Amino acid sequence: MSVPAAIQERAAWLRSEIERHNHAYYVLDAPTIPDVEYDRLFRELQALEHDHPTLMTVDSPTQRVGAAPLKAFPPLAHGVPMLSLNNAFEPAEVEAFDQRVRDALGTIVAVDYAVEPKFDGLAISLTYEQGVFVRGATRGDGATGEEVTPNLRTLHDIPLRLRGSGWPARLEVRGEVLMFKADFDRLNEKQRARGEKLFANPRNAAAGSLRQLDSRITAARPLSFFAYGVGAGGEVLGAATHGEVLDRLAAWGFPVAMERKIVQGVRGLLGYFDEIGQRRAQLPYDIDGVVYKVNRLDWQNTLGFVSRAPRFAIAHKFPAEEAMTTVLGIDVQVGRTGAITPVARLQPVFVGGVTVTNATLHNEDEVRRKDVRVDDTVIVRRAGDVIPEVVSVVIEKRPMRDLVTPLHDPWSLLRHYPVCPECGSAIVRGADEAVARCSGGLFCPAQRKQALLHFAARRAMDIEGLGDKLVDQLVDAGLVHTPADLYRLDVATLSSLERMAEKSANNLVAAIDKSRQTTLARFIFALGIRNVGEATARDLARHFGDLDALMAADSDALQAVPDVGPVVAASIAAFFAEAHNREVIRGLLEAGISWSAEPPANENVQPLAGKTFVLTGTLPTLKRDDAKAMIEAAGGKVAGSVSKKTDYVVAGEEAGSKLEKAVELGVTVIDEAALIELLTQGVNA
Ligand code: 9MJ
Repeated sequence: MSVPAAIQERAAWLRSEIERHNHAYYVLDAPTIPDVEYDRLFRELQALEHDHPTLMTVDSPTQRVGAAPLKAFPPLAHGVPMLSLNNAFEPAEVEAFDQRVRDALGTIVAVDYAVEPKFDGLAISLTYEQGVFVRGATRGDGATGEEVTPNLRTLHDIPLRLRGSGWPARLEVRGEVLMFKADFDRLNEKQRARGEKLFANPRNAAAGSLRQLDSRITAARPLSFFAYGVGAGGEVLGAATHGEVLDRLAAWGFPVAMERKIVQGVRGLLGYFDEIGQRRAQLPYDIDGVVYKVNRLDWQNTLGFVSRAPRFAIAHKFPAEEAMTTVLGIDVQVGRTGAITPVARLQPVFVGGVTVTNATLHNEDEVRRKDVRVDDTVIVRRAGDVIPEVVSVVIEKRPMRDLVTPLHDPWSLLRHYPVCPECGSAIVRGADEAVARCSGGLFCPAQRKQALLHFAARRAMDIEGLGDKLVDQLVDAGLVHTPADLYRLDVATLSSLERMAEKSANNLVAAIDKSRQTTLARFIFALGIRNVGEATARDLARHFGDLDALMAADSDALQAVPDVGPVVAASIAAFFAEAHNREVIRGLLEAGISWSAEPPANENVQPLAGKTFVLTGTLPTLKRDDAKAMIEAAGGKVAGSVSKKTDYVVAGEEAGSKLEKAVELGVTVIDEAALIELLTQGVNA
């Protein structure tokens, strides 16, 4: 049954009217109509959509109220990876950043920088197709995030349809979801009145509100959004500067920081830092520093990336917050790899928005250098979501008795902990290592517990419900020695544990079972190989394609993987050389863990992921910058010189020494047509 044209037109008009008022109210902070009038329009649209369900569209403002709960957040691959920023804390680090930028650009004059506040929220990517918001995700590991589209749709700051024109067919908008300080206070007030959990700070409240499976809860939480960049689609905007990109985002309906500006050189950067530092308390939202970005986009391209952070940008962080408290005791923690970390147990103290009861002392030398002793008064520091640390002892406050006849001698690891407190194995410290380690390996229950928690973590095998209390119980009861043992647990055994109801036991067995189907990258990460984080695990999975090839690889073969150097290669080789580890892997595979041979989802979207290209000579139709942008948008890297790590050299007219080098090293040489084929078909086609 088709809807009469007049009604279709009325619905379309209502939608655009309502979104226009939304933008004025939420983004511009300048309401255009009284609330009652807005409500009237909104209800009329709701009624029309109710009477004519085919009228409903994904960009209808009525969709901002939330939808039925999801079971889980699906993974979503970003079209262009979401970067992280390197940090600077001191002016000297900012000067060094500016110097590196000028050296790389070969300029001695002051560089123009786009500067902006650094929002303390959650990084988000929003995808628009033909100007309509179609999906959005958290940053995740930078390559793949969690899709939280229904939740993002409830944010009034996020346009469901872009305003104006000139946007690319597919556009990724990058920005931060956060909660304004006043909204946070009101929310906590409400939570308190209802006897519900209070949030520690606006950042936690924003994260907790966005990661709700029931988007109706998100809709009831006062979340805001600021845009600060673009991902996919950025290459076809035709903007010359970052400042222009931000202006366009504002024109398309996104909130963009009012405090943004363009400054010149390092003096401009430090001046901006001071200016925002002074205004920080008056800003309506929390920031943890400012961000500096080279303004010219062609220069950004020239500067490129180191590892996973751009060379053209840096975050200049405000000093962390500090507080004073007393040390109740000094314990040690045994980490996943046996690392022994001294930890100060503290008189609880409120710092940086949370109550801190433990602070890391890093390692034995640090404890001695700072000379931290039990009963001392200390300064504790907490920066953002970093682990709190003991900065220094307030020596004037050391108890008099300790000054006269030291009751508590300087702390010594060996004296307090002659052996591992968890397993009694020897503690060893390599000649030039700062870190002491328990030599017990997986014999040590503490290491075993940490290894199991790591294995089960969300970004590893993602076994929901397997938390630290349960792991303690399982290991202490002798039920689980290695991750492979998890797959032998049954409901009857689990139900026999204290505080484990049959329903929870069922849920856990189901979660363990579900984890059998995974990806090679997750599996490699889950193994907990030293120095192999998520990104390296992904690179290894891509490069080797299957586990046997990885296990058989020697140091040279491992170093052929991008970003794998001798240290990481040695860790990997040592891990697989260990019979015990091979045994655990065999047990896991026997337990039915498997992954499909399909490339992971983001390789479908990113046909050139993990491949390195070098461009040389003049291509027949593509400009060098365009070719570079296209390769990068497809997940590839463009390097400046040819090495044995280069996968393809794209050669055009008058190609010179790079082509010779490619031939010498046996690197594949292709022309522009073959590049375009790769871009559309991928490297496996
Ligand atoms: C924040 N958090 O406000 C970036 N950010 O740019 C701003 N973060 C960023 N920019 C590239 N303003 C990666 C992250």
